[in-house]
Amino acid sequence: MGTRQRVLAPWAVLLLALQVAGASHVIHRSLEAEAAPPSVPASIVSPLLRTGYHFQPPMNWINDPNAPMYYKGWYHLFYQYNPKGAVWGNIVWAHSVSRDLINWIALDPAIYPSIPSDQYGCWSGSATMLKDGTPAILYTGINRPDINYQVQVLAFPKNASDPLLREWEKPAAYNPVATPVGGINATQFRDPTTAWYADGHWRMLVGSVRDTRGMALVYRSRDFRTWRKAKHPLHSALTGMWECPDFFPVSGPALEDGLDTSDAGAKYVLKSSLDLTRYDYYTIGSYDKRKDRYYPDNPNGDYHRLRYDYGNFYASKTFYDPAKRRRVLLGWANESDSVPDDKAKGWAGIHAIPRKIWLDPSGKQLLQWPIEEVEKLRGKPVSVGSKLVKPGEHFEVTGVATYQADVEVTFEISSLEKAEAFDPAYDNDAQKLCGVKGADVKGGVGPFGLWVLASADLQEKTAVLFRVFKDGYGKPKVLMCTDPTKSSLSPDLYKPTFAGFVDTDISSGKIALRSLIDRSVVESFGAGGKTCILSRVYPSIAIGKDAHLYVFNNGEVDVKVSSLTAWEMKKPLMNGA
Ligand code: DQQ
Repeated sequence: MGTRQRVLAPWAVLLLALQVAGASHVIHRSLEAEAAPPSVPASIVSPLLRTGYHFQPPMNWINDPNAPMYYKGWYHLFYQYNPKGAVWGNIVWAHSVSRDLINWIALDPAIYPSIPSDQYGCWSGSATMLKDGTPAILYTGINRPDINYQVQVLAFPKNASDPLLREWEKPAAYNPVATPVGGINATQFRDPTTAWYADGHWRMLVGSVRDTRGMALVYRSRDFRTWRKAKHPLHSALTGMWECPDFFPVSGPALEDGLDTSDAGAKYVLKSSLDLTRYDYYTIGSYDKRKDRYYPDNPNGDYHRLRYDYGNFYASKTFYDPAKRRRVLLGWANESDSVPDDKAKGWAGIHAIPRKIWLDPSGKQLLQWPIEEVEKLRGKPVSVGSKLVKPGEHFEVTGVATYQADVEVTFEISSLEKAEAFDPAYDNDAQKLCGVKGADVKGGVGPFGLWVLASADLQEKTAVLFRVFKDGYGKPKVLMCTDPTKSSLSPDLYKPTFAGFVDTDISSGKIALRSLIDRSVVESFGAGGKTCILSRVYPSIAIGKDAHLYVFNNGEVDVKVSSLTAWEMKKPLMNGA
């Protein structure tokens, strides 16, 4: 839910669990005129820290992406938005349109409280293209003022010939289309998916929980108007509440073409956003359409080890883009400063750069890559040829401004012999491992990588790094990590290290990294998109032209940069801001 502004440290999870029992959204009803508290250091609210090419509206709070779709030549993105302030509350669906998913034009909010079923809030939902080419939107309405009582609402365009889909209606004849009857917890029943069609029925999922078992409830319909709950959920696991479920087919290992949600897939992906940890987890598996059941391939899959992003990335949603025959992933990244900072800035929340996603050749995970359109923003480049970085050394990449940049680099390790022994206690906890062995802790093979948004004196720097270990069988184990512990001199900022393991064959010694740097966000893709980490940082010196980029090696073996290119990134049209 949108009230929590930080990606939580494990210590906070317990506290959160207690809050979740009450499932409360704090509603801030009138925030229009809140002034910056005098204690906020000027740098945190610096307009130079506002992102340049990541999606955001000119002001106020945003969270989940909703109902992304392609319609009559336009991409549509709706999102959870507070028109009255920079904290969660008063939620409506703001609406932007784009020709390329990078340049955005803001329209008026498309869905806002207007019927009894949604008079206290219009929460997350999804779009489905019906057989006649008309889009339909299913979303969660809040229909009571005292508790967040949740029902599912169906909306259609008022005028389907308008390519901008500016107005939506919610026919009284069949709304709400689903209510929390039959033992469903009314405050934990939300976020309908894109529906898919099979054997004469549409199906959609709604996220829920029973005791501590998170689940994706299945609803079926013949006409898209009357929906009936199936007896069994599509899938469930002992994880707590599933927010924003997403379920879609993929073509098969290494096949980059996406599939429409109703197409038969070689494999299926089920994602849930876990309210308890505030991270997005997915499994890959098979779907039995007769029983409407999903089975993850990996029997341990339900322990949810795979994440789209090992950083600050939540409540994501995919859609099939028929114009480029790809599946695109959109996700929300909240701030990691404080609520007073956000009020002072007047804005909070961004979306990650849209990512194309497809199945890895191993079939065991997805690959993600920034959509190709983002490359249109690339401006002045600088390249570094083959360059050796000896243990303890670093060098600066000069010649371009790097506070808003796209950096692609390939590292080559001279030998894996000195790789540190991997402690199996960290097998499922890359983040903890990185917390213990961050950028400044000398290693064997690594840590090596980039220092981004770094000050000239290196007092401030965010490290994006790799570190290679050897497991009990002598097999390399690669850790990718974003270490923001030195990212800012500002006190009281939340600076969590984020990390994931990278399932890559490093026997050639090579590993690639791409980082999209955008003033207060660092979004990184390791090994061609096997492991991704988005992190929010708020430098106090390394701002604008005072931000530098370095390559560093803090290990015991040489690391060669075989190629590196950094591009300055231009600012796209961003909702008129
Ligand atoms: N955000 C929405 C909910 C969803 C949550 C409310 C996830 O529908 O479960 O703003 O961030």
